[in-house]
Amino acid sequence: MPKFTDYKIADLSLASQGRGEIELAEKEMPGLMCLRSIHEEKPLKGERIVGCLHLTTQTAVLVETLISLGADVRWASCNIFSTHDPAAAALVDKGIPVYAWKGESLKDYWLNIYKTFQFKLGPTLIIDDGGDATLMSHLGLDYETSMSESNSFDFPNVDKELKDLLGSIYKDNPKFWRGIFLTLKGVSEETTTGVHRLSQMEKEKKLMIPAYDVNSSATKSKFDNLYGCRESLADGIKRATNTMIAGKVVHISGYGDVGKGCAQSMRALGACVYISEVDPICALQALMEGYTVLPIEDVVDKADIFVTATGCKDVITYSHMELMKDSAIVCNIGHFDDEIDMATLNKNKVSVKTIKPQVDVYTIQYEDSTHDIVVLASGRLVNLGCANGHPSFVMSMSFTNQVLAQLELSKISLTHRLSPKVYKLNRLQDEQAALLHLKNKSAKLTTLTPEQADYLNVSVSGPFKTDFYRY
Ligand code: NAD
Ligand code: RBV
Repeated sequence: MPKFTDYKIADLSLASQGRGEIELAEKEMPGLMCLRSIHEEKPLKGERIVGCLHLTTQTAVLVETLISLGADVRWASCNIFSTHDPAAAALVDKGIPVYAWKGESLKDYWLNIYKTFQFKLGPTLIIDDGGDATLMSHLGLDYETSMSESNSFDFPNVDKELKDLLGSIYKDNPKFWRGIFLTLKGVSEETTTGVHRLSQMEKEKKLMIPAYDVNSSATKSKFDNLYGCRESLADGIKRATNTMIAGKVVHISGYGDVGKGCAQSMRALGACVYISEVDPICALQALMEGYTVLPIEDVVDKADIFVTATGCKDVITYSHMELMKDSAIVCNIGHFDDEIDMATLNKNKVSVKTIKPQVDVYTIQYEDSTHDIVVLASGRLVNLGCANGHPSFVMSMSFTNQVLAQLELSKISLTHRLSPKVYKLNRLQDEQAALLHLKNKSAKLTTLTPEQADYLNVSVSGPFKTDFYRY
């Protein structure tokens, strides 16, 4: 047999550690393990899946679940710092094509995503987190079309590394992306920011394939975004700085699902928590929980730790950093790194010292004196950059929804088309994902009597809520 060379990772010798960690994670991922056992008929046979989602131990369990359901997969990470190198090695050791390592350059980041599209027969499905694989394929197609018609292309605001790569792919094969869209049937998207991007594409009539919004399942966003961040934010800050949270003033921008989890976690550890919000409903929710709601400007000189959790941009500006206390810790847990103005910080700094990977101390000047700002993971998701992301159990809930979405998309064929819109899983699927995670827990459901079900106008076996219920 020829030697397996279809991969690029940090260190294959980490495979046995990675395998051990995957085996531990499997015990905490009942949803995924159950899907493996109930689908012995290989419903994903024939599917060729492009994966662009943090290559962590939990994702490795997802990858092996997709394979056990019959799919072929190729995988890259959706962030330059989030790969867990032992998990990547364990997958490669099993002959799975993985292109990901912790600390990739942006050039390699885009090249790795491109590699995942390279199935001999073309990909059929994408699993995306944040929308970069979707962006690359759609932009690639636009680029090819425009270049072939007018030999010019007006790029939107994207990384220079992506622009350069699309240029060189076009030189090698001017029909590469057209070929991809001949076989591509759909995408399922993991996170809030990725779903925003898909909805925007749908609105502008630029979406070429049907897309499943996995984030909207209650068993995803009401658990992963909330309880996942409740555990992994503190993990990231502590592994990076070992700082004591108790007694600190923590400012959190954004009180959506992620912000709520972050705030609970910081308060539980003894911090005094301030929240900023633009949405009056979320601001009122924060107030009802006893947090102080103020714009960042009002507390910028008081907080010890700043966390952005908005999915918005320019939330912490350089002018904010100028007014911060000496050695304030600044980090982001939202999907992209544009919540903190790293570009101006890098331009205006007096100096920067890297304490260890993903922990940088910037010295900046304000008026006549200098002070330090401790920046974690270069402004990228702190829980995945400075720690290993969410725990397995909550990722099992998210990834159960991913598998359910892939199973829906795999039903698409010439006879069963879906228009290129954003779809959601239904309430019953959501409740089933929850059920799989209640097994072996100290919980026993109450069963409605037929009369009670009739009275509530629901079925005894669910769904118990309408699609509009908010949880
Ligand atoms: P959300 O929409 O529920 O919450 C975001 C909140 O931020 C909203 O309430 C919004 O009103 C508020 N906001 C927007 N701009 C603001 C600003 N300039 N100042 C103050 N508040 C502002 O979204 P979410 O599900 O909480 O996700 C937030 C981000 O975190 C997204 O980028 C998402 O993709 C990402 N995410 C990360 C992880 C992780 O593991 N790191 C997990 C889940 C989601
Ligand atoms: N996330 N993945 C992990 N351990 O694999 N942790 C967090 C993990 C995902 C989470 O689902 C969120 O929506 C996304 O990362 C943001 O990029």
